[in-house]
Amino acid sequence: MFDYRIKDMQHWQHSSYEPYLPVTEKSNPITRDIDKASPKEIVEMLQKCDAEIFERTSHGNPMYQTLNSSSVVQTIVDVSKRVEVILKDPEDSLIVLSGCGTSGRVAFLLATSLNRWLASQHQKQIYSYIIAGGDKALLTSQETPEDDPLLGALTLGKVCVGKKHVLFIGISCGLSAPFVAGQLDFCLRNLEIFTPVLIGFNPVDMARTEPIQTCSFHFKEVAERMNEMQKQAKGLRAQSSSREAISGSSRMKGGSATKIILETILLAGHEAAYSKKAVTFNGILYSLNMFEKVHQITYSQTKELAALVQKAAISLRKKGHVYYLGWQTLGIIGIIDASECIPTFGAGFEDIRGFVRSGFSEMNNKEGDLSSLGPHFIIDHKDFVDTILPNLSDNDTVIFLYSENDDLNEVSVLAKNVRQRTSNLHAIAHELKGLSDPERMRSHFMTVLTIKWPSSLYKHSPVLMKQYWELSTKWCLNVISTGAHVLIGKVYMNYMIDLRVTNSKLYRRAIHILQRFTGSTQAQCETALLRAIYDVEELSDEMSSTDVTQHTLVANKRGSVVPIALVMLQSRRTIAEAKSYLDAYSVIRDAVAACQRLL
Ligand code: F1P
Repeated sequence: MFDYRIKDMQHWQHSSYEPYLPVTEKSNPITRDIDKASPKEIVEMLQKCDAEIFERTSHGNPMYQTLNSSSVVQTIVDVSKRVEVILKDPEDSLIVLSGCGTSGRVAFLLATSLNRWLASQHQKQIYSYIIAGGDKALLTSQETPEDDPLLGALTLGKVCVGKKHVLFIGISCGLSAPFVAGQLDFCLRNLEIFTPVLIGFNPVDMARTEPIQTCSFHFKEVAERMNEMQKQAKGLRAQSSSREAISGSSRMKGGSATKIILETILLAGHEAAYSKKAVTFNGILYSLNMFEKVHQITYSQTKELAALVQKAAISLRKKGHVYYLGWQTLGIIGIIDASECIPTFGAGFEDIRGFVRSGFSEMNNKEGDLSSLGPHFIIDHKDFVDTILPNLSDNDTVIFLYSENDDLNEVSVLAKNVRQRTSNLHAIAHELKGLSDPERMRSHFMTVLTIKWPSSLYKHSPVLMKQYWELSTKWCLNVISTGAHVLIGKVYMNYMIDLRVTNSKLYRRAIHILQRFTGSTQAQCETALLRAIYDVEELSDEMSSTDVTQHTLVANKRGSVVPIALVMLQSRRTIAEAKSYLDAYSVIRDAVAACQRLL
């Protein structure tokens, strides 16, 4: 009853296509040659991949259900009704959204936005978010705590102290994060308080089965228990599936689909509780269709998006930077997109950075101002003006993110300041009614990607409008940062070859990528990876016998371990030689080709 799966392209349904991989780890045929594509082709490929979120046909495979399928829509209806019940009787109740990495960031965005809205309506704030690794993980990648189920359960327990009814929505795109598995297990053992919901993008039979340290269960076992419970209608599980444009990069489709599903659920619950608009099947279907329109409107500007991809790539190639300067939550979307480039592409922290007006006051995160933690946590426009602006040059690309609801005088003043340092200044601007003096705004920027929104889309709801603009900005920035890294050679075919190997999922993904490209055995690939991690030609017994957690802790401090292992495996060269090839070629594919030629 509560089972849904978004299906992907026809190809992956063939059992022969990467049969050993869960859907979220499979490579997407649309982007197979993305590393050889032009900026415009890259945008078109990403547009198609994102359009798959809304595909309607399951290509005759009953295993996979599309976002618009009746069982998926019915699941959303059921969860929305739970939200309505909690909103109508908020005493001793809580809605907790939880996840790791991007999933936790989406949870944070929604929980804080909706709490703000509830406060503005003088209602009790009933949302809470959990992200593995705490608030630090909102801005930086903290993937080690993702492996800790006990920490997940403990954190959930603390958040819910004294509550009598908790709707827990755990998000793990790959049905893989032990942190979330621990929380679901905790809910399942306390069903008198918790109603657990799981959002993920694999069928349950593809959920992760790797044993979890210190636990008697793995993710699949917990997901199956959720299935069982579902039959008794005691809990809810949402599930769908989707292959990413860059294999495994669930920050993209996974993150967007999570945002769409959660917003649909939560906003339907709000409308029912406060506007007496009952949650209905057709109402949910209508909301999902509106998100599809958001996709169409955003991607109708292929040429402009491609130009921004090109600009960002030129900056990165010249060792310049890309800066997103955003207002309100659009600024937060920018910070999130920038921070995800480090673990995904092996990017440097300075390469792409985001800033938001009013910094942590705008973030409104639980742990408050984190700026004392170091440069990764410097996020206010003021900090940009003080620390970055003085050294800004034409090699840097600056992109403003704002809407007509922001203080446009303030936008103009900052734009003028930036213009004194670089003309390479662009904007992504959301307009509803239209600006009173569009030419004046336009004159500040080299290019403005104006996204015009028809008022029919909002049903007069400012909350909905904000969510659409956020999603649209997410799509634009995902395209820009992914496209730029593809163009500078940080992606091999459609694999994130230079990923950081910071938890067990990423460790397994790294080994798979090495197998995929070298044809070597799993054992050979693991040995090469470990040699790169420990930076040695010969592994000691201690290194070989220690556990994956220890490997990932060491890998966290090293750069480019997968490319190094790849070159070593391909060319049978030493670590030192592999490193010098990689230093000589910025494009990983070229480095591998060059050392193969010497064989
Ligand atoms: C969580 C996550 C991703 C991140 C990376 C590591 O994945 O942190 O957000 O991009 O892949 O894992 P999931 O639990 O949502 O599948």
